[in-house]
Amino acid sequence: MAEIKKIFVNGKDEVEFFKQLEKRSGETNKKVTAVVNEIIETVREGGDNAVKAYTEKFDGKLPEYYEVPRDVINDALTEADQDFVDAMLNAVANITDFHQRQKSQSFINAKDNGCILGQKVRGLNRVGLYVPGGTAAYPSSVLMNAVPAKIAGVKEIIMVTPPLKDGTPNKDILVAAALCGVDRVFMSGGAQAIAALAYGTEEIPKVDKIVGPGNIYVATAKKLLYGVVDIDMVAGPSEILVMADEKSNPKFIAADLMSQAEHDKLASAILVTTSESIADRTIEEINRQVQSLSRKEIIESSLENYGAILICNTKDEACDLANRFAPEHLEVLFENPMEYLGRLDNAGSIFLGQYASEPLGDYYAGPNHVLPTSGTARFFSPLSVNSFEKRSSFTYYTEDALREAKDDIVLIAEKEGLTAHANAIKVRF
Ligand code: HSO
Ligand code: ZN
Repeated sequence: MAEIKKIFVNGKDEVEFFKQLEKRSGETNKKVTAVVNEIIETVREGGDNAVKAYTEKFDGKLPEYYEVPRDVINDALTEADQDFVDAMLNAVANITDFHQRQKSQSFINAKDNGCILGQKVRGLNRVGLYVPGGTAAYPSSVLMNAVPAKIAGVKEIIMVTPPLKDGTPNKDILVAAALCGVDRVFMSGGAQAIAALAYGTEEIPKVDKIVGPGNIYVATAKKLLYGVVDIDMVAGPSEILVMADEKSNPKFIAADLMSQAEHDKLASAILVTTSESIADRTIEEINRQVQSLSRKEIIESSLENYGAILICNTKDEACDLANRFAPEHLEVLFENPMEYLGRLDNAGSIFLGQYASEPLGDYYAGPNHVLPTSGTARFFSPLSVNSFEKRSSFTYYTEDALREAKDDIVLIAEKEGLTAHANAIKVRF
């Protein structure tokens, strides 16, 4: 039985529940930070030898290759199940179509007085993509990271990923890498792989930005190295908040809540509904459907600890709750869902209507599935083409225009006590 709690929204009980949830975010701890700091320093000094030594220490043995040869990547694609490849290609097409629209434009403003001002946008030169090992090695995440990077114009994508238990690469990950133009793949995981990407080793090239999810060691390494390199975000456990009214289908609600709950015991799945009868029927559906799901144990645990059904009085109240929680995924299963879009300010990705089930977004529709978690959708945005772009501004001035601006600039510079600044303008006249 999945014990999911029912909470009647009253300004107190739901606040208590949200507080409880905050505790689950996988914050870094001192012990992990100390270990990761040492790994970073050792890799910085020892390069590939240090990376390999850590791999041996943590994984028990060295993988089949350090860098996966190009023909092994190509063979993974040619030998893959054609239906899987076709499905992935359809996903790539949708993701590409969506993300192409995000590309920023450079601009140039040539003014009447002869001055030229502008902003130039380019892709980052080289990006590192971390793909975790184990059951969280998702080919779909390779697409969600690599496709926008390519569209932004990133010149080189370096993937790092730990080997399978037998020391070989995960073939499905190689298929995804081949399909979206990942340039090189190294079989190395953990904090040591992050350090290698940040500083560069003899073999692993130094990158400008590291993206991709990982365990607490990987997340801590990314946090510690932020500044040496850019990072995407430090993702917490997954969340879904479903808003439903008396007309919504409890079968769909239950299925969608569990689709996120299965990710992780720390995942959080919440239903906010105006109908107590829908709440009760959803609980019945959860208990029926969970029996046949392979990750039953994870689902039951996350629903019990971090799941809830909140019963509120009005749809307006439901929208307020969603905005307060700022979920990673927000499903609006109300009748006429589009009417609520304008009301919803804080959510990573919003799914509208009975047929926009959350896994549609995880794999296929086009929007990115790398999303802000733990309430950070209040100020963070989904991974996008912009995440892989950088901007430079540029300024060209004429003598006449500078003469006209001269007194203002000198005045401000002198106010700041920066006479060399003022001088740089004055000497020109
Ligand atoms: N829902 C996850 C992404 C994912 N789901 C990958 C399945 N595969 C991100 O929140
Ligand atoms: Zn998912």
